[in-house]
Amino acid sequence: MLIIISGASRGIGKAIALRLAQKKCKIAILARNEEELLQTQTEMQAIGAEVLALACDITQEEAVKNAAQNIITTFGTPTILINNAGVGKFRTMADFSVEEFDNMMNVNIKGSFLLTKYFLPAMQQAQQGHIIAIASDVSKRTFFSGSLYCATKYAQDAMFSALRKEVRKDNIKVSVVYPGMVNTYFESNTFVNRPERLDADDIAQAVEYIISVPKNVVIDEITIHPLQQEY
Ligand code: NJP
Repeated sequence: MLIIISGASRGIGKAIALRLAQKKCKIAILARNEEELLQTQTEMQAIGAEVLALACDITQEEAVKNAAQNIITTFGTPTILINNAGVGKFRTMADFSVEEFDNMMNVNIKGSFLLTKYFLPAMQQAQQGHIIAIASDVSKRTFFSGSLYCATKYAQDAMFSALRKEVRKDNIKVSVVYPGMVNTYFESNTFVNRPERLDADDIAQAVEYIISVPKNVVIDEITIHPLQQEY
């Protein structure tokens, strides 16, 4: 089994990486911050996983293409791709800069498109695979100051829901996870260490469940909220 996880340098991606490392399989992890990524790699190796850590900006096509080639050459056919990397900025519309718009669109939509584009052909050739997107509960609702973030997460949800229909014939599963509020470094620490929020490992547990079901079963969607979150 070969698992690829984007955004594994911290937060939800790192929690998924550490939980799936317990399967002692091959895992490739991607993010831009090399130091944090190598720290994740060290922790995963201590658990027993075989890990390839690649610094990669998923908004850059050449970087993603090279990373995919490198991972497939090193580890073989990809089994599971987890599109987790994402950014969120929360402001009223007129206060957003164009750079913030571009960055959110590029990471949340283009980045998960590029990773999927470059891993999908190998999965199709093998006639097996599983693509998972960490979207958001705001893929299905909106909130004050969330106009652009919600737009990216609605789009990500639509992209992967449509993909599910395309790749079913190739025995490839597509699952979308919709987390509520999670204690991570998302939006510069705003959310960290708030007891009413989910732990990143709560999302990792859901991913572990999604990949554990029998071959003929697909979990299309899973929504997870902290009990006390109002939405
Ligand atoms: O965020 P954070 P989360 N190229 O900031 C990476 C969704 N979500 O774990 O590049 C490659 O701790 C970044 O690495 P680095 C959310 O939308 C969250 O909370 O080194 N990687 C880091 O590893 C997102 O899709 C909440 O900076 C890039 C990771 O992404 C996912 O959960 C609620 C990158 C972000 O880690 C993980 O977010 C919800 C790039 N260009 C959905 N840019 C929540 N936290 O409450 C960033 O509904 N990364």
